[in-house]
Amino acid sequence: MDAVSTIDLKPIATDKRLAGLWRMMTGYRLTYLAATLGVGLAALAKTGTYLLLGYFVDDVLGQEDYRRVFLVGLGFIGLAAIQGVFTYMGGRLAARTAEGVTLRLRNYLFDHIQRLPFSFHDRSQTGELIQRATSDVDAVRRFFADPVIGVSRIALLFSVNFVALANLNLRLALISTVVMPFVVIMSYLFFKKMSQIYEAYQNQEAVVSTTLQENLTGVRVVKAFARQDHERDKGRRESGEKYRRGRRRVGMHATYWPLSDILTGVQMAVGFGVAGLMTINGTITVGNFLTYVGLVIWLIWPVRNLGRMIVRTSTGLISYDRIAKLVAEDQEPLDEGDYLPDGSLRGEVVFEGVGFEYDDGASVLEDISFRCEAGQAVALLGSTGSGKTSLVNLLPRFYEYTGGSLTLDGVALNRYPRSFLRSQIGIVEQEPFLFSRSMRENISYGVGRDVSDEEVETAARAAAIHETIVSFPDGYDTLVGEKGVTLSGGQKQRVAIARTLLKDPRILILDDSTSSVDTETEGLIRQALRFLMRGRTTFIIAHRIQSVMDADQILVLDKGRIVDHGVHDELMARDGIYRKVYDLQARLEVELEEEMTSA
Ligand code: M5T
Ligand code: MG
Repeated sequence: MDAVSTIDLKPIATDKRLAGLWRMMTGYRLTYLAATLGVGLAALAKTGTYLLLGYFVDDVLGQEDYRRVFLVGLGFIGLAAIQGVFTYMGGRLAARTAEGVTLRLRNYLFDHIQRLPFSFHDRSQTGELIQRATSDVDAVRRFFADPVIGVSRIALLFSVNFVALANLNLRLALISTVVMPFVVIMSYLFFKKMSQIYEAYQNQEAVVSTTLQENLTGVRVVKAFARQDHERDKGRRESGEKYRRGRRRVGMHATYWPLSDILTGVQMAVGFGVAGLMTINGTITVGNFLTYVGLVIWLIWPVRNLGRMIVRTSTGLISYDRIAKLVAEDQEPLDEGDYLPDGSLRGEVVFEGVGFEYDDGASVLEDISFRCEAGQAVALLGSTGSGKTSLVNLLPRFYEYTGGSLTLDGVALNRYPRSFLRSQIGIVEQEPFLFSRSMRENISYGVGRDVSDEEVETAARAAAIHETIVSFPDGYDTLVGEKGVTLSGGQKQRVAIARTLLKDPRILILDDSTSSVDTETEGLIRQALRFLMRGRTTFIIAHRIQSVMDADQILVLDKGRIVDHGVHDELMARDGIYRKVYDLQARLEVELEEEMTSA
């Protein structure tokens, strides 16, 4: 496999179509030219064969000149060889370049999609994105493999054959191309219609793949609610729609072919008739007639092939447009920012009247103000949906705050490059995601340097997951996920904690990271964390008071606002939400204990 050069494809978002396609061909233009020359030469060799045939019949046949017969024979063989060799070469070059261009496009999209901001992913469907990166890219590949070269080939064939025909007899040449304008008009209409139909088809294919993808991801929910029938019907409905649109597509083909066949058939009949008469009354020779027949059939061929080219062009262009639309989405500028500290962060965070809303415009955080000294632990407590996750997501700049001021070590947060912030901030997500890789790879993910097995193990111990990992037959090499072991919610959380600890961030964010572990394990993790939290700013989101009561400050959130703020004792002294939650949890625990001892 050749190494594929990479180029920035971003400009295709704003380029005109042709310019964009031309840009995509960067580095392959010469190869394309060679491929076109190859197929062009092969086509010319075939034209040559018919000319030679005419010469053979008129001037060689019937004269007992065996040397010439032999030479003409050699000529036929030579032309056939040229045709074979150049068809092969042209085909290979065309395929190689089409594959190269698409590989580059696919790589670009893969990279591009994962650099798009959260706000983009919030409003797009995975199935649709997958389709753009696969099926649409494939349509573009077919376009590059065939029509791009085919167009010049047809133009070449047409002009050369026409000149050859005109040379034979101008009137005959004109008669033989009289249907061409009709074919062109018909093809244009077909192209227009086909583009529409294909676009509708492609949109529906995206719906089908989204449906499938969602069903696979949510298969547990589907089963748990016994909704298989409902989902099956939904799937059938969407697939049925795709089938109908697909039929319309095939129907278009089915109309185009016979129409173009009839046109070209009439063309040939008229042409052959006229040529036949001309031969009989001696205007042209028998050799001319044979050459004529060969050339006309050879001239009609590209016309017949036009249908396929039109389909591939219209589908290729529609898919190209869909891809360009995706490319137009702005990537998250990772390295943009005018302030880059020399070393690492200290970790002083100051919120002043910070407000935030998601793209949909509903206010999620309002007037958030607090100050967190470097190395402090801040706990966030609040009912579900109160904005805790949204608040901590502002720190790595997953989203941009929309009001107030937010500073880190005294510098506005949005002056730091995102890549720097993310290298300094470790976040254990509320619903951590693990890759289908080994335990070791999952834990050392994103550290950005080689890590020793000891380091991985230390992190795992701190996250209270080491024992679990070594209990698997393959230990740290055990595969996680679809082809490996399925971890419980709590185990996943702990692997995610280990992963973040190993990263050794200056600011540590634990978003409800111990919600799925039992109280005992939580205690273990808390102990380990207490040691690890030392010296780094930590944000802890938790629902259990026990996990937050030691924090240097506790923020109580409600509906996006801070409704209470202080240390445990202060909050307990006030008769607010905190106290209520504490009492409730304490009572529950006592009841639980009583129940267990009485049982
Ligand atoms: C706060 C909305 C959500 C809720 C509010 C993550 C996210 C949230 N929201 C969006 O509109 N888009 C999003 O991508 O924001 O949500 P939160 O910050 O996730 O709340 P929380 O972390 O305090 O809740 P919980 O359940 O994790 O304790 O209205 O609809
Ligand atoms: Mg949350």
